[in-house]
This record gives sequence, C-alpha cells and structure tokens, in this order.
Amino acid sequence: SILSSKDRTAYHFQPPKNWINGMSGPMYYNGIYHEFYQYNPDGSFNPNTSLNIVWGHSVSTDLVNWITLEPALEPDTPNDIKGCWSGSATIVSGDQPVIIYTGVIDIEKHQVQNIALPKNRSDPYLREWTKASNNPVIQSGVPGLNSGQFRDPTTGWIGPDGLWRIAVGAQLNGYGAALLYKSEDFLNWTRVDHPLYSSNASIMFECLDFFAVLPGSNNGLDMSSAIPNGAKHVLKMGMNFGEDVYVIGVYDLKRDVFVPDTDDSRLWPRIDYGNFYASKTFFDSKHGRRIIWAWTTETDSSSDDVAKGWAGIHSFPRTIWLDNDGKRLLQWPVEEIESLRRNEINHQKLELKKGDLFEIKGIDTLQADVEIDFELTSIDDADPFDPSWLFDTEKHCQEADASVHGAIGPFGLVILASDNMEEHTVVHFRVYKSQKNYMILMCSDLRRSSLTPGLDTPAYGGFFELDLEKERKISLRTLIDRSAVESFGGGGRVCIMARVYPVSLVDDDHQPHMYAFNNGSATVRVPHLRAWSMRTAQVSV
Ligand code: DQQ
Repeated sequence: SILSSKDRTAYHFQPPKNWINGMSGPMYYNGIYHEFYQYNPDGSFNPNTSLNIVWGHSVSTDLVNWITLEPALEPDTPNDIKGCWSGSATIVSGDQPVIIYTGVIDIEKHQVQNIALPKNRSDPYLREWTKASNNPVIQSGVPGLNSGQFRDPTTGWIGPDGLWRIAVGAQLNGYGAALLYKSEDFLNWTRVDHPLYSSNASIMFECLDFFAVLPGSNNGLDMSSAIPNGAKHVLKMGMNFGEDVYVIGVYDLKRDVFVPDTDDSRLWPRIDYGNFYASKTFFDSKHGRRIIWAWTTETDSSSDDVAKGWAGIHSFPRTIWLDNDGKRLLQWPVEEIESLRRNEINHQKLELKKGDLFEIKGIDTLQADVEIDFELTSIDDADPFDPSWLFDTEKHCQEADASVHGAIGPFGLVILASDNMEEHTVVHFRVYKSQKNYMILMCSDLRRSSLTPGLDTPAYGGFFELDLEKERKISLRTLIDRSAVESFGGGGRVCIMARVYPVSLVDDDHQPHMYAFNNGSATVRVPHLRAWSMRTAQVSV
C-alpha cells in the first residue's frame, strides 16, 4: 500500500505522528474545542503491550483545524502507572471542567477511575491537568465485577435530586453492564446498588455514552442541566470490543435505570456500520448541538504502519440527533466542513439506465465532498425484504456486489477508481419492499479497493427505512479523503466510515476516476449532483 506521507488524510483528525485509538473527554469550553485521544508516545504501533498510553491533546476553534499540544495525562501515579485509558469530561457548575478517566494500575491491567482538574483554568488551551489527591475516586471491589474489565466512565449527568451520576463500563458476572455511581461534588463517588443497564448481548460494555435527545429536534441537550419532559435517552455501548451500538429508551428517574424501547439486541442499530469504534459524544454549547466522533483504525499491515510512522485517524465530527419518529439517530458532518469546499461542480436531471456510468469530472477526486440524490422512477417492483436480514447486514453486501442486478438498485457512486477499474470502491443502495414500508440497504464495498494483498477489505452494509410512497428520493453524501471514505445514506440514517489504500494513487498527479452508476433494472434519475474539491485542513499544527 501507499507508504509515503502522501496517504495522510487531508482533513480527518490525526496527530503529527504515532498511534492513536479511542476518543477521550471531547469537550467545548470557553471558546475552544478540546480533542483528547488515546495516544502512543512511543511510536505507530498498538500500545496494548507497552501499556504506555497517554491522553493526547489537540485544540480547535472550528473542529476543522487543530493545534497539537503536549499530552494532558500521562501514566505518572500508582493510580495510572500502566496507562491513562479512556474517560470523559464534564463541565461542572457551568465553568469547571473535570476529567474522569480510567487508570491501569498493574501489568494485569486492573483498572480504577481517577479525576483530573485543569491546573490553570485561565489557560484557554487547558494545557496542564492536576490529578485529584483522593484518586482513585472509584475502585472495582464489587462481587462479580472483573476488575480488568472496568473502565471508560461517561460524562456526568444531573438527576432531579441534584446529584451527579456517571456510568462505568464493566463485565459483571460475565456480561456487559453500565455500573452507576452518584456524587454531590463530582470528587467523592458512591456506587448505586444496581446497574443503569446490563445485557447478556455482550461480555463487556466499552466506551459507554449516555445522553438525552428530543424527537425531531437537532438541537443537542446539555446533560449538565435538567432534561426537558418528553426527552428520550440513548445508551451507546462498545459491544464485543468492536461495534458501537446504541439503544433508544427511557431513563426512569425514580428507579434510576435505563429502559430500552426494545430488548432484542439484534435490532439495536450501530452508530456506523464501518470502521468506527470507541466513539464519544459531547454537548457543544457554542452551537447547541451534540457532536459525535470515533476512532478509525488502519486496515493495512502493522509493518506498513511502522513504516509510515502513523496509525489511526478520527472520523469527521458529526452532529447527532433523533429522527422525527424517535426510532433512529441521524448524523451529519458538522457544517464547518463546508469551509474546505472549493470549485463546486453541479449536474441536474441526469438519467441512469441499467448499466449506465456517468463520470464526475472537474474536481479533485482524491479529496472530495459529493452529494447526490437518486430519484426512483418506479417502486412497485422492488424485491421483497426479509426482516431476518437485519441480523447480519454485512452479509447482503457481500453476497450481492454492484455487478448483481436487482429490481431497484444497485445504484450509487464508484470512487477512487483506476483507469481500467482494476481498483475501485463502490458505495451503493438496493431498495426492498417490506411488510409496511421500504428498506434501503447501503453498502460500502471495499473488496476491489486496492491491488495490495493482505488488507482488510470488507463490504460494509447497513439498512434504513424510508417511506418511498411519500418521497421517492434516496440521498447519498460521501466524503473522500485519500485513504478515508465516509458515507452518509438517507440524510444520515446510515453512516459507513471506511479505509482504502489504492496503489494507483501513489503518483499524486494521477487522478482517480469517479462515477455515478445504476446497475438495477429500474431506471434511476439524479435530480441533483453536487461535488467539491476539499482543501487540506491544518490538522496537526
Ligand atoms: N481502548 C481504551 C479503553 C477502551 C478501549 C484503551 C476501546 O479505555 O475501553 O486504549 O477500544
């Protein structure tokens, strides 16, 4: 794959060098966005053996351009000597940022929770953090709790009793649990005798997140303040050490428990159906929105990563909110990304018959933002949908690639394509008729994305529901950023982040091709197609 620095992404977050993994404590405070991240100061390899993970720290005023600072937390006390693992930031009483994070205390990786406070709150970049004298503020010591699986405390939230609460991911009696703790001062914590939620759907919950949402409103809610009536709550869990799944439900304030709308974990949607894990949200009080972003791994070899000197990026920050029907979260790149757009191209009223390819020219096809609407000419002969397909969405994208004709679809984008199409990545839709509505399958198929052997090149997939009787339009937005392809289907109902390493892109003056295509029997119209070149952001100044 590409070993030169050329394949650094142009506008996705990554530090100047070395390995990063999950998010930690993202927050907005006093005009500055803070990105903290799991960072390996020793190189671009996975630190799970070196056990020397620090909290890398970068700051921004626009979520697009970032300044790299010195690490905020380093393993330098008995309470975190073997790693400063993930955690969260909470703005307490309106102006006091507090970090609560997991410390690894020995080579067996036993975990405790610690507090850190800014050394000097008048430093706009909050460069230095002081660890609380009463650390560890939370220890395992619970019957049935595996103290090696006890981490990633959430941002705190206030209950009607004025007490702070946080949840800590754990393995309790062999299964995933969100353990609940309460505090008056955010410094001294006591455990609540029951979990906020637990489930046998996973043996552990990593990187928990718990936040309130209002159906149909894309304004975020601040968990440091009282939550309006009618709000739903979302519990996000890192399941089976690799999938960020979310559950919409009700937070029962009296019993202090989370009650999911559905307990069937096979129906719990993923935040993103691609390479996206250890995500965190935070409330952005500047714009009144909730923002989510996640860790996206490399999918080339670890020797490639050592050679190129960096490994791991973060997805582009997305606004996240609850759909009108209260059944799905929607996500969309924060609008600040549009500051990177230049030389727009625009096509209207295209028509794509079966087998048609429409080449999209005139933009930088290596660093692009593409928005395309597909309008269906007919929906009557859609293939039938089987609800069991929801239990393994990737299978359907693997079984039927873009060459397999369906009644309606596949149609979508072919991107990062070499001249002879030997290398290409496909993002496409297929339309199915279900009992009471239409189900759309979105695939991001990486199987032909690179000629380099040994890469992880799946065909990611996710379903979303659309009422095509009301509107026969399916939208797609794809952010192309060299080795990152981030797609948003149906206005953000399904999101798929992916990594690709096409070798034909090594010589930069060679622009890959981009096409809109239709391989379904039914003709598809494209009322709007807009695309932009994307400038390179100042990501690690
Ligand atoms: N990575 C962190 C943990 C978290 C895991 C350690 C998620 O805190 O559970 O780097 O990938």
